Parts: sequence; C-alpha cells; structure tokens
Amino acid sequence: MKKVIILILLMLLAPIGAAMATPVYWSANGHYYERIDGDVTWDEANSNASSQVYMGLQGHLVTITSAAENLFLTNNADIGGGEDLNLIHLYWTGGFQPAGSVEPDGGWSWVTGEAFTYNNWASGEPNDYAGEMYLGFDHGFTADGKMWNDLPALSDVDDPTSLYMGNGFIVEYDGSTPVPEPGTVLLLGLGLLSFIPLKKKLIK
Ligand SMILES: [Ca+2]
Ligand SMILES: [Ca+2]
Ligand SMILES: [Ca+2]
Repeated sequence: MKKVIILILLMLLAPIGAAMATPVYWSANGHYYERIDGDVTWDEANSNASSQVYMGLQGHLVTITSAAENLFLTNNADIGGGEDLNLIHLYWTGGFQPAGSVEPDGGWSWVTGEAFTYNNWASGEPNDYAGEMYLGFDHGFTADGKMWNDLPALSDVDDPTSLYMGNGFIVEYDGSTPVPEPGTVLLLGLGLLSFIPLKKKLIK
C-alpha cells in the first residue's frame, strides 16, 4: 500500500519537475542557477526565489558579485542563452535599493547581504526614472555580458495598482544554508505551486 501511495506521489510530482529546466551548476563557486519565466513583480520574484530549494540548497534571487558571474549568467545556454538569444532581458535579480537611499545610485544592496561592489550598469543607469529601486537585466551587453538597469515597482507612479512586471527571474542556490534532504521535494513542490504568474498589466 505504501508503495502505491509513493508511486502516486511521484506521478503527481513528475509533471511539475519535467516542466522545469534543470538548474545549472557553476563550478567556480559550487552554486546552481535557474531561470524562471513568468510575468512577475520584483516582490513576487523575491518571495518565490526564497521559497525554492534544489539539491538541499536554499534559493534566493541571484546576486551578481563579479564579472565572471555576470558572464556565466549571460552566456549559459539554459539561462541567458548568449548574446543572440538575450533570454534574460528584463529578468529580476536580487539587487534592490532600500527606501531612503540617495538617488540614483546610493544604497544598492543584494538580498543576501553580500557586498555590492561589482556592477554592470548600462550607460546612464541607474537613473531612478520615475522612482526605480530593483535591479533587472537591460537589453544590451558589455564585455562583462548583460547590462543592468534599475526598474520600478509601479509602471505608473500615479497609479498604485499599475504593477511593473519583469519577464521572469533568476534563482541562485548556494551552499550557505542547506536544508534536510527529506523536505527538499516537498519544499520544491510547494515553491513551484506558490508560483502563479499574474497577468501582465500594460506598462504605461
Ligand atoms: Ca551570487
Ligand atoms: Ca532609485
Ligand atoms: Ca533605470
């Protein structure tokens, strides 16, 4: 009987797993990275990323602390896809600017608390255009790979219901906060279930 229940559980989980790309391993730091597509606000991306677990490793929105890491994300076929594919245009990262920061470039931080020393801002960014506080990938490239742009929470600052949606986000799984293996599948399943892409609103 137990075997039947386990088999049913595996069958239920299989379609979810099959629909997701396998996170990509970066040997330089032992972390895994995963691109997740969907129209999401930064807050939704942030809470979803931090609910994800892979190989017993806690996920978080990606933190990019070196040119090598930025290049890895840009050029990896399963993440950025390389310069021609440009898959991660307007994808969220774990960069944000706490309220009260000096604009346009003060206070930039990573969700993990890692030092925000490296950057690959596009020319003229960050510009705090109409109030922007979250870091997403821009359309262009430098020698370091994808350029960055500060992006807003609202597409229209005069309309608090007009949420700004990115095209998706990148999760980084690192070894700093391992969780017990038995919970991994359940947590991963719950993490995926909690990710319900919202309908994209028109950006004004
Ligand atoms: Ca990182
Ligand atoms: Ca800003
Ligand atoms: Ca900007």
